[in-house]
Amino acid sequence: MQKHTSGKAENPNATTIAILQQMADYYGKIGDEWRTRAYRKAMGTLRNHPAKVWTRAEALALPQIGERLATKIEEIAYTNRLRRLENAKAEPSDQTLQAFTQIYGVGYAQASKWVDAGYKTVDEVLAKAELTTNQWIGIEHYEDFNTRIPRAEVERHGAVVKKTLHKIDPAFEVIVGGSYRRGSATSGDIDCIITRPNTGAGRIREVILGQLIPKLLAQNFLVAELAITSRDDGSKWHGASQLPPSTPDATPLPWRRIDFLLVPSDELGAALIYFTGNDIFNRSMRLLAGTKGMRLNQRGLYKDVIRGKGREKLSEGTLVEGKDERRIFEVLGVPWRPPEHRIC
Ligand code: DCP
Ligand code: MG
Ligand code: MN
Repeated sequence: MQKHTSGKAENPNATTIAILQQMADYYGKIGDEWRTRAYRKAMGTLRNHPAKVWTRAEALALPQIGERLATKIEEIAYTNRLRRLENAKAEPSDQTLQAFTQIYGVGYAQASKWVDAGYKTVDEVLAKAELTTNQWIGIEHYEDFNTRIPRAEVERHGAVVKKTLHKIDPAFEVIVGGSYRRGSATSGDIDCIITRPNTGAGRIREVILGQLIPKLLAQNFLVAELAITSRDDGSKWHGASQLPPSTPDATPLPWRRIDFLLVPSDELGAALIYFTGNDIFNRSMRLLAGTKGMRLNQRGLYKDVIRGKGREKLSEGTLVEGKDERRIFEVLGVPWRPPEHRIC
């Protein structure tokens, strides 16, 4: 999406960008989304800048770079390193923070509270902190949820969902999205996009929440219900699933994180784009839509969106396309990218 007129190696800010990237990865890992975003924006600016940025003042003069980042850019330019990054890698409290944010459902804020309370390990949190049910499950299955799922196992989980749902109503469709649809050899979780031709959100919700989930719980495939989010951006059910052991006395297989994304037929194309990702690809598609006076979200592509000075939306715009994934690329003027190539 971004035009790269020169190869990466020729970018005068390549070293700076590489180090900022590591810092962004670190903030991503500890769940600090605000800083992750700030780093990404600054990296985007540097990527498009034709000359090496040496000083804090030069950096500050560029868009999307604030004071703290400008100081870091100067440090990297002159020393080829960033002390903050080296500290982050070595600092025990940062490592603890990272360990805590890897608990399902625990974000930066909760993890920081536990660090401030003096807890050093996940076991210590389990023993001493007051936990919600989900946090308890997250810790109980810490290893499970942090272990990547082999592709073949993702397929087997998808097949159980499909088979059970088809017994209820064969017209339903289950598409495994996320990293699996992008062709990854392993996935962090199983993202099941569930839809039905010519069917709205209400009916789909009824069948999935009212029939499918109770059935899958009863057959011990679903082992935990973690959360349901339903805003105007659709319904998403979070839980955990487990395949039966190959023989009755074999070691139980791990619990896996599974998501059911309930998608009305009218929104399938936009939902496929959103839930296939990756997140950075999604962000660049949305940005691109914005530059063309359009808006893309997981429900559809809209045109004639009116924005104010701060780019805030003044009107929702009119729906151009929601159903057809390929058509959304076409309207945006982006050549079709198969899911395997949607990695930014
Ligand atoms: N997504 C997004 N922005 C986010 C989170 C998710 O656009 N902040 C979209 C893109 C993701 C998809 O939802 O591909 C599924 O989210 P996951 O967190 O399950 O991510 P992946 O499936 O891509 O990776 P993983 O293998 O770690 O599950
Ligand atoms: Mg996923
Ligand atoms: Mn997911």
